[in-house]
Amino acid sequence: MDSRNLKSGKSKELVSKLLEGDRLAAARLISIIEDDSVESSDIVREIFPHTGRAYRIGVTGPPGVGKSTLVDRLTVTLRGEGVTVGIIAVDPTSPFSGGALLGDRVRMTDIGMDDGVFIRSMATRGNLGGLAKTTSDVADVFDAFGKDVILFETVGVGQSELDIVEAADTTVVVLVPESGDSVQAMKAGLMEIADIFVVNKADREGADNAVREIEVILDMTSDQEGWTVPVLKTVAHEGDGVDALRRIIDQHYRYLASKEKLAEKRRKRVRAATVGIVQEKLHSRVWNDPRIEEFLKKRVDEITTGNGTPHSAAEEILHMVGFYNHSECMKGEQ
Ligand SMILES: Nc1nc2c(ncn2[C@@H]2O[C@H](COP(=O)(O)OP(=O)(O)O)[C@@H](O)[C@H]2O)c(=O)[nH]1
Ligand SMILES: [Mg+2]
Repeated sequence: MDSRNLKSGKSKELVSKLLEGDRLAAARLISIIEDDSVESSDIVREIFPHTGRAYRIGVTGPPGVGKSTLVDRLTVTLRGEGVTVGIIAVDPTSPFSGGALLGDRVRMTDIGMDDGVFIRSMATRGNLGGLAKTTSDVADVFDAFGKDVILFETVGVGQSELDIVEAADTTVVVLVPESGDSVQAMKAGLMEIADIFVVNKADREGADNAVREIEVILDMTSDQEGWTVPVLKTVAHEGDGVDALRRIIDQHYRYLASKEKLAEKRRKRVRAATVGIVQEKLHSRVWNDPRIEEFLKKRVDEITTGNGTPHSAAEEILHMVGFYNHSECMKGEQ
């Protein structure tokens, strides 16, 4: 109990330092959140009242299309306007890429040296559901820290990666001119989530064809009321088209704001966070109880030899962890 209080005091102290703009406190808080310790829910609770100001932009697409390069250039553009930026790079497909990604980015421009930029490559421990939550918690740290814009870079190869993008206000999907890419993107569900499309590596052959292909597919699949998903060409490593992308992102922001859609997105995020916390608490209440594993082992044997059903065993487990206590109380009162 004492050590718990000590820890919670420490989190409070770190959070107040964060709010004063202390970079080390920000880094420390993010590490605690990534470690998924008990402290992390204290931190997120403390931070929440100071969030809701940052604009969140997701950049997603297959590996190698130039997402990091684009994020880098976009950051340079934003910094030129005096906008501060937090970058969260997530690559669930490759457990080894985190450090390398960060290295590449810092080598290319010097945004890594800029006080107005905070970059974090996310470790890929745990499942993707957990990663989505951690990503959004880290974004909250950046938000409370005062970053104006948060850029998420994620590899969009499957449905679970797309959950990470749900944390964004504007989602940019990046593809390259290679034929077949747009069909793959459609299969991966990227068409539905894109607010803006970018065909990067437009210095390669086939960029105009790729743009047309994407526009045709978008005509069939996209149904965002009042917003026609634009398809831009960029050459990210040269910085070509990045200013145009910046302007389109701003247009999308104004579109969202004028249609009350920004508030709707925030409501969705708050709802998802609440549901997530309930699920997490229920889950840990059951599976952190040492009696359950033992009970389960015994019951599984019994059920497979014809005694009982998974349903009855599940009911027993819920009884054991007190899931029905409250309703039994109510019954007793009647
Ligand atoms: N030819 C060409 N290469 C690019 C362009 N943008 C990025 N690259 C290169 O493509 C490679 C992968 O880029 P990266 O940003 O790491 O891709 P990510 O995996 O999507 O983050 C790097 O070698 C970049 O220098 C572009 O517009 N044209
Ligand atoms: Mg990358």
